[in-house]
Amino acid sequence: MSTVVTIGRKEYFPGIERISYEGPDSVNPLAFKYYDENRLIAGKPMKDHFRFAVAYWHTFCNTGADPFGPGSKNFPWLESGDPMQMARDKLDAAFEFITKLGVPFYCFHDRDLAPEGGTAAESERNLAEMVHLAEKKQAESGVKLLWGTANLFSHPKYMNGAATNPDFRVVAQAAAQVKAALEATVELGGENYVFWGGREGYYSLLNTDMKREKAHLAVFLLKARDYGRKIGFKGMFLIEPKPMEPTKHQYDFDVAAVVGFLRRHNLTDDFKINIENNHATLANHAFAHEIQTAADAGLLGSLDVNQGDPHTGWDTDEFLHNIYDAVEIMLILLQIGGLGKGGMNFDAKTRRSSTDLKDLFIAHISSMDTLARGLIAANALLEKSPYLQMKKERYAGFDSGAGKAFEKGKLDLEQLTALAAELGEPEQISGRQEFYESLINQFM
Ligand code: XUL
Ligand code: CO
Repeated sequence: MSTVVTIGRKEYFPGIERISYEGPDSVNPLAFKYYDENRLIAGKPMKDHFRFAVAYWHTFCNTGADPFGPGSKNFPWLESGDPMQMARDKLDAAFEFITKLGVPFYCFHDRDLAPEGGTAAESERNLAEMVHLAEKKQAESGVKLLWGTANLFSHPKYMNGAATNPDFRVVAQAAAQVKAALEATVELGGENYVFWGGREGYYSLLNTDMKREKAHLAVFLLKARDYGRKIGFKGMFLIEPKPMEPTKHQYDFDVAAVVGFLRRHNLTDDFKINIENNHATLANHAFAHEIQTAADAGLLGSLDVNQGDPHTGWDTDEFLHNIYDAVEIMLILLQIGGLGKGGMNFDAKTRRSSTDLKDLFIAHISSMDTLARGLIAANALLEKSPYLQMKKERYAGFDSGAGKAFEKGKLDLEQLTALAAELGEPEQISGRQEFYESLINQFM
């Protein structure tokens, strides 16, 4: 358990103590109803099933600006107006928040932690100073870094992409920024390093050499991998797919596209995939579909947990509160043995109109409870219901005899034709989808 860190500084969340577990009957909005960090589920403490991380950018930097208006939230850690002082105050607020919430990890972009300077060298100096302070915070609190990343999409120089920019000078700038972000991640003991290709894609194919840009992306990732290993980074590199937004077409479209890309470029020993629910939605997939696809390829790395709005076509990054999603994803994670060195990063923001500081706590608590309920229900479903047995029996025809021989590739079309005649017309076997769905409801 982490230590609450507020001592000797301004307290940014007065009146809020370490959030504790009070059980399902509690009416306290600042308490966990289901997330009981040390409760054993399937032989493992709850906290190890999730490895929750707070996303620095949404929770401490995002004041709610949108294309129609400025930020609506008055974060006291952003009051000084001096960029480096704001960064220091933000760090204090962040560690107070994370330790009061009792979450073991956090994640950041370089530019969340330290402000962009007037030059690349000044930005690097800012980052180095903040990394030094973050290192102390981590040591005194016990909070760890799940992953670091470079923001290669906000600065106008990246308007045509970073690694895939048609201007080589921009590609070199992006490489320098990734080098510094990798160094920061290593210094802070980051367990993973993420690449989200925000502008690695195109707005118009008319001005884009897609083949060449994708080849540049592969070289860039390879060189980042080499440098990371050279400076002692032992964790996984993670690619985070998203089909669009901000570009019209993003190269890391979905898990299937990234699996193909990593295999084609022999990157599967060092790279895995960080999957985000709202990105899956934009690609017309379910979160569970993306997670299962990555797991089947042996490339599931980590998760950005959030959810979209079913009636909105963009990335709304809401806190995950849909229990069905939670049950379905925990069902997969329990069956594959968990997230390993990955975790669940809350890549989610409170709504622009949720302006109380305590809303930040309530949002995280709600999501943690949702996932805890998902875990409890999924585990009961696996242990007490006929779910696994039913699924296994569906494929029983391939467990022995001719079915097994087919699965092993030992029967050709002529042999299969002979077998078709010998076995005769198959009887109808129900897929029983509604029964599977009813089981989920029964155990929820
Ligand atoms: C954007 C997104 C990013 C990545 C990290 O949609 O998800 O915040 O998670 O760059
Ligand atoms: Co994300």
